[in-house]
Formats: sequence, structure tokens, C-alpha cells
Amino acid sequence: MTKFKYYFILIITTFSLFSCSKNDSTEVEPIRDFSVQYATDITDIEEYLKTYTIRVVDHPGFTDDQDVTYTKITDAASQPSIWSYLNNTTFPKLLSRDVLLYDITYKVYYLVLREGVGASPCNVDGVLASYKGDYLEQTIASEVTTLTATTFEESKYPQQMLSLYSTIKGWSEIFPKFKTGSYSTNNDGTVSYNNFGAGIMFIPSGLGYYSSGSGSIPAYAPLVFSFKLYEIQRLDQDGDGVPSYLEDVDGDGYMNVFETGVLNPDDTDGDGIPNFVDVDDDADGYSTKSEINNPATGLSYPFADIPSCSGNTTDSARLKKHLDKSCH
Ligand SMILES: [Ca+2]
Ligand SMILES: [Ca+2]
Ligand SMILES: [Ca+2]
Ligand SMILES: [Ca+2]
Repeated sequence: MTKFKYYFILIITTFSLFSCSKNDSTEVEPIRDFSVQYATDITDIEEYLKTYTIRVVDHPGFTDDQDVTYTKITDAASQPSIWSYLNNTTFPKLLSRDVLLYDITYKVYYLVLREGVGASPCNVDGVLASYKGDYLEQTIASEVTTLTATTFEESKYPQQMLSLYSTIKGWSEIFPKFKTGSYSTNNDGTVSYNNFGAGIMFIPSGLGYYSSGSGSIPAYAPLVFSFKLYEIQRLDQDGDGVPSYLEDVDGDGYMNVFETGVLNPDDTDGDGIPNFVDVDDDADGYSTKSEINNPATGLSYPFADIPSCSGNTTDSARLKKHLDKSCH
């Protein structure tokens, strides 16, 4: 009898759970598998590269210089595809960068219209940039699927620096491949930019907004950004007095952030916290800020003048004391 009672309760419970989920009208789609979505995205991006052509404004000194318009190819003979610039020896030049994130290697294509002549940001610096963003999606009309690109944002006159540390991953991976230009102040106080880096990046959704989308950008949409890099701002994320780009130990322009246990070339003491966000880079118990302080002036040494443990300040290959655990 007790046994029967137990089964009865179990059946009721099971049924009520089942009917509950059945009546649930707001079903949430589980987040898609990243590798499956990436395969879809890269197919769409490559289709876009092969079926669209660009027109670039050449108007030095004016705000529309290097503006880009995209057009779907209707005449292959007169309209070169973006793909036709792949590994070109002159500009425009279509290149790609492999980005490893959560065990997936994303290929990010970027078109270099112009490299620029100034300095490159590292991947955690601030950038003053104008940009136009499009998202890609497959739309179905009359049972025909078509890849479409929709512009969601255009920022022609940048007012503020954007930190690559907090933008989408795609931006922080591609901006370091470009340089700023030169600028001059006009009589009316406005600034003219010349010879700045300009390009287009093609970002899989896993390095963009992925399942969340953003504003009018749908979930899982690959993004196409044309951009111009006007100025950079060197940031110091850990506030130790050494700008982050000078905490890039292997000098590749990227502050790597890896999971603990993975050898990170930008993490001197190997504690899993890369130097640019580690206040004690060599784990000697003394903060970097205190180690690079010049007792004669009470100020931080300029980076190039930070001495080694033995006091050497001229050997360019010396290990600076804030990275040497044997002194402080
Ligand atoms: Ca720093
Ligand atoms: Ca690095
Ligand atoms: Ca560290
Ligand atoms: Ca230290």
C-alpha cells in the first residue's frame, strides 16, 4: 500500500512538471554551440567577401576621406570582390588573424585600405576612431535565402576615446594592426586628420555580441566594421605607473589573458595575472609602483630609465628591477 502511494505521488509530480513546461510560453533558446555557430559565421563572411565590392572615398583632409560603401556585385567584370584583394601585394590588402578563444580558433578577416603612418595601439589601449557597422544575416523571401548586410551604426565624428579593453573582442584584435596618422588644427579650431590607418574588419559573432545581440543587431550576427584610426591613448590598467603597452613582455602588441596553467608570455611571475593588470609583476612582495620609484626625485623613473638590480640603466637588454624577483 505504501508502495502504491509512493508511485502515485511520483506520477502526479512528473505530470505536473511536464504540463508546467508545456504551458510555458516564453521558451528560452539555449545558447548555441560556439564551434557550430562559428562554422556558420565564417561561411557567411566568406560569401559576403566574394559577393560584395567596395568603393572608397579618396578625399585627403576631409571627414569623408576613406569612407566606404559596399555594393552587391552585379557585374563581375567591372566590380572586383573584396575577396579578390586576398593577400594582395598592394592596398587594398585582405589579410586574416587567428584568434583563440575558449578552444576555438576564429579567423578574422580584415581589409587594409591604408596602414597609417603613426603609432599602433596595443589591444588594451584607447582609440579615437570613426566607424560604420553592418551586421550580416541570411534572410528568406519567396523561399530564396539571401545574405544581406544592414548598417546599424555610423559614427563619423568621434568625440571620445574607446578603450579596446572593454570593446568587443574583434575590435581589440584588429585595431593593433593599424596605425594613427598625423593631424593639424585648422584656423577655426577643428582638427584635420591625414594618412591615418583605415580598414574594414569582418567579425564572427563569437567575437562580437554572440547570443545577446545589441540594440538592433540580432543575436548571432557576424559584424562588418569599416573604421578610421585617428588617435590612440596609452592606458595603464593596473595604475602602477607603467603604461600597459610597455608591460607587453613579448612585444607582440597584445596583452595576453589566458587561463591559469597556460604559459603566458606577458605574465612574468606566472601567477595567472598578466603584468598589465598585476600590481606586483615579479611577486617579490613589493609593488611595481614602489620598485620603479626614483628616490632622488620621488617620481617614477621614465620606463626607459628603470635600472636593473645592479643599477645598470644603459644596457637595453637588461632585466629591469620591477621584473626581477631578486631585488626590490
Ligand atoms: Ca601598468
Ligand atoms: Ca604580448
Ligand atoms: Ca603576474
Ligand atoms: Ca615587485
